[in-house]
Amino acid sequence: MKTLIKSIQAREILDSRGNPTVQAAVVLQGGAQAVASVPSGASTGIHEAWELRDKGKRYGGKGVQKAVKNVNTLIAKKLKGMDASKQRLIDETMLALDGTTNKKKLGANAILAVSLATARACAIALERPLYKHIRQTYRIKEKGYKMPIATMNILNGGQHATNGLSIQEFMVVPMHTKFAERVRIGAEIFHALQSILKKKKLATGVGDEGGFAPELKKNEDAIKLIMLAIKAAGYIPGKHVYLATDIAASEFYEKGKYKLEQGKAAISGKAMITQIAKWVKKYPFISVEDPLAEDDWDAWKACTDVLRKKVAVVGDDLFVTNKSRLQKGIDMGVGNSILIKLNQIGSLSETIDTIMLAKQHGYSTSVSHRSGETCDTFIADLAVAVNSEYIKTGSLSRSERVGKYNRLMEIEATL
Ligand code: 2PG
Ligand code: MG
Repeated sequence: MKTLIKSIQAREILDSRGNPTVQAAVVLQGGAQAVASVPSGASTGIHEAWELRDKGKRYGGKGVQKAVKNVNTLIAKKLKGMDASKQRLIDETMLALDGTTNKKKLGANAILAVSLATARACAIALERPLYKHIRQTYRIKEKGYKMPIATMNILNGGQHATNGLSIQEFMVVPMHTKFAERVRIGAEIFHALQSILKKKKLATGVGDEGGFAPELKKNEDAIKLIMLAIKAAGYIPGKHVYLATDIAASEFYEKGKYKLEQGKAAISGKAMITQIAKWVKKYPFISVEDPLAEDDWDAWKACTDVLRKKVAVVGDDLFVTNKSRLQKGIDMGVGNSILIKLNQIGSLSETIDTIMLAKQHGYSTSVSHRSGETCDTFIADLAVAVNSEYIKTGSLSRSERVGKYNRLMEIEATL
C-alpha cells in the first residue's frame, strides 16, 4: 500500500535564532516523502510538553542529537510499516512509546517532527493539499474553508527583543475580505512604522519575530507608534485595522506581582487588569493574550469577566494547547480564546483535539508560530484546515514569518 511508512530519518537543523531544532523526513512505500521541522519558544510556558535538549557544551547545551536519535532508532523502528493515513494511531503509538505525561522520554520535538512529516507525506501520497488532508483525516465538521484573520506582530518586546519593553508583542490586525489584502495592508503599515522610527531616530533593527524593536520608555509608547503607523499608511484604526497584544505576563511575574513598566514598582494582578482595561477602552484592541501569569487563575478569571465582551482573551502559557488545562479554563470561565501551538503539546492529533474542545465551548482559536521558527509552513495549512478564527505568525519581514503568509495567500488563491 502506498501510504505505508518505509523509512523515517531525522536531522539536526538550525532555527531562526540559530539554535538547533529537529527536522524529520518520512518516506512512504508509494514514493511520497516529506519533511517537517519543529519550532521553539523563548517565552515558554512551564506547563508545555518537554523539548528535549542535549545539555553539555555543544551549542551551549541546546543541541538536539538525543531527540534526533530517538526518531532514528526507537520511533523509526516502531512506526515502520504502519499506515500514514492512520494519523491518530501513529501519534498514539509514539505517545505510548514515550510513556510519560509530558513527552520527557522521547522529547516533544522528536515526536512532533515525525507527526507532522507523516501528515505531510500522506497528503502528498493521497494527492491532496495538506489543509484538506488534515480536514479529512480528523473528519472535522466545518463548512467550507475560511481564511484566518492575521494578528501581525510589528513591534517586538519582552523575551523577543532587548529594548526594555515588558510587553512581548504589539500586533496590527488588518480587516479585509481577502487574505492577500490583509497581508498587503499589514506590510504597508510595517513600512510606515519603519519610516516613523527613522524620522524619530529610533532603531529599525527587528526582533525575533521580525517586528521592530526600538528602545521605548513605556509600553504605551509602542501602542502610540503603531497608531501613527496605521494612519500614516492611510488606514483608520478601529475601522480598517485593529490592534492585538501578547502581554506574555508570565515573563515579568514575580512573587505575586507584575513588573509592567521599567523603572516603576511591580503591580498587583488587579492593577494589571485595570491598566489593560484602560488600554482596551482607549485603543481599538480586539485581542489580548496572556494578560496575567500562567498559574494566576483567579486574576485570570477576574480579567476575563472585565474583558470578555470587548476582546478575545487568549490563553497561551495558561492553556499550553493542553486539553486538560483548557477544560479547567472552560469550567472556571477563564479566557474565551486559545492560542494553538503544535509544539506546546507535541503531536498533531492532540493539537486537533484541543482545537475541537475549544470550538465546542465557543472559544476562538489562534494558530501560532513560535519565536524560534523554521521555514516550515505547516501552521498555515492547519489554520485553514480547522477554520481557525486567527493566525499569529509574526511580522511582515523575515522569511520564516512571511513564508506562512505566502502559503496562506497560495491557499486562498486555490479556494
Ligand atoms: C508567544 C510566542 C509566539 P514564544 O508567546 O505567543 O509569539 O512566543 O514562541 O517565545 O513562546
Ligand atoms: Mg504568547
